[in-house]
Amino acid sequence: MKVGQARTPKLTRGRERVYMQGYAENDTIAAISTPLGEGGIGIVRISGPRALEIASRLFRDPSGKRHRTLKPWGLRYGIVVDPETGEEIDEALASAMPAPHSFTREDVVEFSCHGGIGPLSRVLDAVLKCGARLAQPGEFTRRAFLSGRIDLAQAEAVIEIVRARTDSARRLALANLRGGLSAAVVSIRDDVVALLAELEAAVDFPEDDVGEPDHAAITRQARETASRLRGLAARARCGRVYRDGVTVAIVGRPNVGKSSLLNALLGRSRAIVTDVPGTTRDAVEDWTNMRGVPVRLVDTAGLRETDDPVERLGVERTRERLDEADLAIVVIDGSEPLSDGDVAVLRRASGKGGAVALNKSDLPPKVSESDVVPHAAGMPVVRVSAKAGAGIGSLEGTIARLAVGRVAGVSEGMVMATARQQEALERAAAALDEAARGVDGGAPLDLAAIDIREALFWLDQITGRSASDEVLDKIFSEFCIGK
Ligand SMILES: Nc1nc2c(ncn2[C@@H]2O[C@H](COP(=O)(O)OP(=O)(O)OP(=O)(O)O)[C@@H](O)[C@H]2O)c(=O)[nH]1
Ligand SMILES: [Mg+2]
Repeated sequence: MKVGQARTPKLTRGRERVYMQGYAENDTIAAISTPLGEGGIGIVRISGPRALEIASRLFRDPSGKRHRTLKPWGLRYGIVVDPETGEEIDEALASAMPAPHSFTREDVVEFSCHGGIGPLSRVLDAVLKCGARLAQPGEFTRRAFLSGRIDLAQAEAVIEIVRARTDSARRLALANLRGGLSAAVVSIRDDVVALLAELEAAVDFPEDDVGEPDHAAITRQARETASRLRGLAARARCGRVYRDGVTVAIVGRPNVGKSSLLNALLGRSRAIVTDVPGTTRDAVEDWTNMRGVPVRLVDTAGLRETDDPVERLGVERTRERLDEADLAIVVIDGSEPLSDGDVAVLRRASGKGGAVALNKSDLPPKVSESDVVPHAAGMPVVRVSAKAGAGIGSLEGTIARLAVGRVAGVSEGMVMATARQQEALERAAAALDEAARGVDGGAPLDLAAIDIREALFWLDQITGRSASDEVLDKIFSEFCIGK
């Protein structure tokens, strides 16, 4: 390939933008794209019109003597040298992806070196010495967005995939990277555009022989579209549980087996367990995966009236952690008769919702489900033995179901949305409702058109057509450097 023949597309999308305050869009950028630590391989990525030229200057054949040409869409093995001293830095595989068939749609070269901060930082230095600039966080993905290769929802999906805590979260994020959320939004947007066209025709050509605008039909269409949007928002709320997870506080009287249950749910010995009541003083927490839902479990100090000042602080903290949690697991020792203390805990947790774990089922039972149900405010009761591991799977299933069901009544056709996307969906639906209300109430059609344009604006925030530079800055600043 001839060097310096980059066909770099203009980095604008929809309308003219400032690229990034203080940076030029035609800079060639570079960064270490793999985590900074020891690994088998580490990658230095270069993107921009000078990527191929810069890479060629640094890359020698395995003997270290001759310049090595890069092979488009292929790998070349060679050695990276310091451009000023000729010193050999590391052996590497170089891959060249000429524009526009690359992630950024620019010329891209990646050096796969040995994965350590030593070789990687020297290779990056060499690239910078040749005229590349250090990439800002998320700048490669930002270029992929600005060149039109992906839209904003897809760009956000990139970070969601990186951060996915469970396999379900990964699957939902991948669906968005493949355009899932964008396609749903674009299909609704088409209807909104059609509605706007109809309204504008009626406003602009009132005497036309198209006849009187059908107010009832316009109202109906606006309501139908708003309702489709709300359906999408509900499915997205559901998907958010898989992304953000839920916090579940494990509460109960001392010694009922809360820490044992935490350990059983985590599958490892995380918290101290003894037969002394009041063992746990400070909250102990950790993440686990319950049927694909990321769950942060918080083991707490046993709830009881006490004179011990240290334990009292622990109890105080338990109350705070219960208030902050999304759900509770109330643990009851089923081998002892139900006590006032148990009832007090059930009452405290009833506003929160969750499940009751009737623990120590390996011992002769002194409490039945029917003893608990009148105090449980609708919380399901699951018999478990934290010690023997019985009923743990069933408790996990119950918590996962509650976590997903709590936020939305649907689980079919889930999509994942960030808080920003969720808000945009809801605002678009509200604007359409407002338009419907206006037309229905006999308000002038041009007022309804303003509401419908607002709905369009919010939909375009999701795909990025109308996202401001500030919004882009905020989104991409959450990425790491090199992504
Ligand atoms: N037989 C039986 N014993 C259990 C079970 N779960 C816990 N225990 C025992 O109950 C005692 C208390 O267990 P913990 O897990 O420390 O109880 P806790 O609720 O965390 O206690 P505090 O931290 O003091 O509030 C220990 O001796 C455990 O071995 C169970 O399912 N069966
Ligand atoms: Mg404990």
